[in-house]
Amino acid sequence: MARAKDGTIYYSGAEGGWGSLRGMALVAGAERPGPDALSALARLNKPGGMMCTSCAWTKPAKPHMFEFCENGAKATMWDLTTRRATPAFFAQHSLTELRGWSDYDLEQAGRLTNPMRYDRATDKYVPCTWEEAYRAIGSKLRDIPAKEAIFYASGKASLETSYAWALFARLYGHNNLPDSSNMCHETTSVALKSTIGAPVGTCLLEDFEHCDAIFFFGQNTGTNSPRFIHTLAAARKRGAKIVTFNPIYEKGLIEFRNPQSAQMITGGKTKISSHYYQLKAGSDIAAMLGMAKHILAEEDRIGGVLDHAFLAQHSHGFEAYAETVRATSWETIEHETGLDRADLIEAANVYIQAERAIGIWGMGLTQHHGGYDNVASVVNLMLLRGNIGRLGAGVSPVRGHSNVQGQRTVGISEKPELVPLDRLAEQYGFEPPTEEGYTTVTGCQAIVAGKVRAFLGLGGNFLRAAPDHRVMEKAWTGMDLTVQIATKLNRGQLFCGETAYLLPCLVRAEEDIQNGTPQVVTMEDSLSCIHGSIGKAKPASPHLQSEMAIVAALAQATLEPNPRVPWAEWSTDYAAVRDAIEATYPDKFRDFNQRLFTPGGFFKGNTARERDWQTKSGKAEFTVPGALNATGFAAEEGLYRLITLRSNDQFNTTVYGYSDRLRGIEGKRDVLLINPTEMARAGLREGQRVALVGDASDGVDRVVEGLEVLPFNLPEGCLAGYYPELNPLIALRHHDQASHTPAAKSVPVRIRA
Ligand SMILES: Nc1nc2c(c(=O)[nH]1)N[C@H]1C(S)=C(S)[C@@H](COP(=O)(O)OP(=O)(O)OC[C@H]3O[C@@H](n4cnc5c(=O)[nH]c(N)nc54)[C@H](O)[C@@H]3O)O[C@H]1N2
Ligand SMILES: Nc1nc2c(c(=O)[nH]1)N[C@H]1C(S)=C(S)[C@@H](COP(=O)(O)OP(=O)(O)OC[C@H]3O[C@@H](n4cnc5c(=O)[nH]c(N)nc54)[C@H](O)[C@@H]3O)O[C@H]1N2
Ligand SMILES: [Mo]
Repeated sequence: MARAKDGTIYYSGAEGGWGSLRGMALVAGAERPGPDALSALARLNKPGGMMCTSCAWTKPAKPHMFEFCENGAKATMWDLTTRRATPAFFAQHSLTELRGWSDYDLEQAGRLTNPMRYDRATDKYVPCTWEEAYRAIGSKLRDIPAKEAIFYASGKASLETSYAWALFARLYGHNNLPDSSNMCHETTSVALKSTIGAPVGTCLLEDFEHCDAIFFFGQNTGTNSPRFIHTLAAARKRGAKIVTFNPIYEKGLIEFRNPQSAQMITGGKTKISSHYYQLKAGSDIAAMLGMAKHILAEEDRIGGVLDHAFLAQHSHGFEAYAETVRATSWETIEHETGLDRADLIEAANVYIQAERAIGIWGMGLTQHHGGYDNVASVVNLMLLRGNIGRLGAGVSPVRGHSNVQGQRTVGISEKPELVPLDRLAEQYGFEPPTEEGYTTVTGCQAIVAGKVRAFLGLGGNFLRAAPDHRVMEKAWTGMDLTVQIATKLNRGQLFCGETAYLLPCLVRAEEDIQNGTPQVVTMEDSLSCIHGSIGKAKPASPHLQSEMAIVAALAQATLEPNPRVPWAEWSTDYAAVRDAIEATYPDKFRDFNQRLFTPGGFFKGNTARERDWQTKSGKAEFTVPGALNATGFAAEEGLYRLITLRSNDQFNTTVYGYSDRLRGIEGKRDVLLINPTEMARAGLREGQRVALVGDASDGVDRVVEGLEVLPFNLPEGCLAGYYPELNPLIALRHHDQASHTPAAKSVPVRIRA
């Protein structure tokens, strides 16, 4: 860590080279971190320290001296800002006025300091006491049928709070527990559950130390999980190949400078991807079919390419799959992907030559109409050579929010069959609801249809992150009750039900002392390892409560007392919640309280990793894709596939700034990226302002105006721009067919000059 002449601090061990050092110094200057920010950074992702709130990438047993990245540091400093959104701030600004502010300006107001109630007469949030808020919310909830309430969770809250949140919902009487995962990796959870019987990735860090090849689909590591780059760079150094499929030439996946080595002085770079294929958005299914076509052809020609023993003993459905592969022509595959047959043969040869291979993906696969088939295609590919359930091999989706995977593990799920309801029934002496709850999409549809009367959000910015903003914002105010448990002001909080509360909570970096004892919270990372985390920073305001305390108080205010659910004890002793989690999930959380600070976390286990396939057939399932492309719409003149992107300077709907450094886009977010050929074909010029118009076959007007045309290296027929600004263009019904994950990576749009 260092301090520049102007007083801004910067991190001198950042990954990604000098560019990110500058980014760090800038954010430190711009965001005015409090005095505890530096020590919080030094404790990040270390056993006994604080687990970063940015991404879900795993925390190694032997951390670097600075085990964090530029974006993790930004997230921490953003949380520990000295700016405050106090009652005085809210007295100055009506919600109508604030709705005219940008996402950036709203969050710049700083940390929320007091519980606030919406006052309709003045159109302002006014301060209230915690007691008043709890009493009012509890009484409203008791007045409505439980099934007309939604309890949303963004993926940050700890395992303890998440367990309590889900239990609160079920004791109250519903499974309406959509999670940010419903907009994210739900596709993965559904597809992996039905193909390999476990809803999460099968790899551990040791697999990355032994693999020969990594196949990388639609995950932007350099920006979204930068610490993972170290793992990839180490694999490359060992000689492993990294084969990337992405419509965008993402710099972070191409090369990497390690500032902690001589590279920083010599200007050297490590190559990350050994092969990079710029395919059309939504064409991964076809690309993987192409690879499989060559693999089967090689099997026919020389033999010994497929793992026959594995296929016979462990897989189901190979013949039907192989038939489809053989029946699909190279012409079709080339047309769909925009790649040459030679490229796919090259990629397939890397796969064939690899003794051990890993498949990786992110939102580039999950956020499509055919997302399920995308993910199942990676599984198909891995099964061909027995690449699941042995050292150095496996499937490894990269999760988003820091505890999003863990929230599902401890019961936040709209699908009752994924939750041990019988055990909950026994443990707490009640009859849990069995009716399937709302996902993000079905929840939004129910809100639009006027069937939802209360929405409680445990973190996040649901209304801004979800599709079809304009439709949703209009419907939102029709609810009786809206409650947001949050750290910062965001646009979602500016739309209020009849009764509305804003409840400010501690961030993970802050100390959480209950009855004089500092509390530990836990999370599960992308590789299913569980870590304890302790905050040490001074809370942003004396009026904040912890998420756990808030959830316990809401439950107490709403539910009939139940002596078996000790809410009061739980809100002051999180170890007692962990004991309860262990009682519900004895296999995954054995000796939970004793293993909190295991270096590298403790692994909750994965059946598919053991080749115990908990699927319908009892074996790993091959899937015949339903369509060759995942877009869900036919190609048509003037109809484009819009990819909605994260910049390097945002965390989901939180916009840190206007620099997308790794893509070379600076100072703006209202852009439409288009390739120069398409630009000419559409008669557009650089810098021109245009509108994008969404698919309107349902009669809803979906338009975003004022986008600046920017030539960019993209495949034919594809456009790109930033999320969440472009979310008004996504129809609610445009989602993955199996999981309902909104299809944000190929949105059908037209350009209006
Ligand atoms: N700094 C930072 N870190 C984050 C986040 C953040 O916003 N900022 N968000 C967190 C969250 S919640 C999540 S889910 C993750 C998201 O991390 P990612 O999974 O990386 O998600 P995206 O940035 O949306 O983009 C994914 C990539 O998919 C590519 N892509 C788009 N369409 C296709 C396609 O059809 N095929 C293929 N092969 N590729 C495609 C895009 O070009 C892009 O490179 O990151 C987490 N970490
Ligand atoms: N078009 C398009 N839409 C997308 C995506 C996309 O790629 N394209 N990505 C989707 C994905 S992957 C996701 S995960 C969702 C994200 O959806 P969400 O998780 O709902 O959104 P975030 O932007 O992460 O939420 C930010 C807010 O959370 C609150 N917050 C931050 N930290 C804490 C905390 O510690 N506790 C509490 N209680 N509150 C906190 C702050 O008030 C902040 O304003 O968006 C989805 N939407
Ligand atoms: Mo996500």
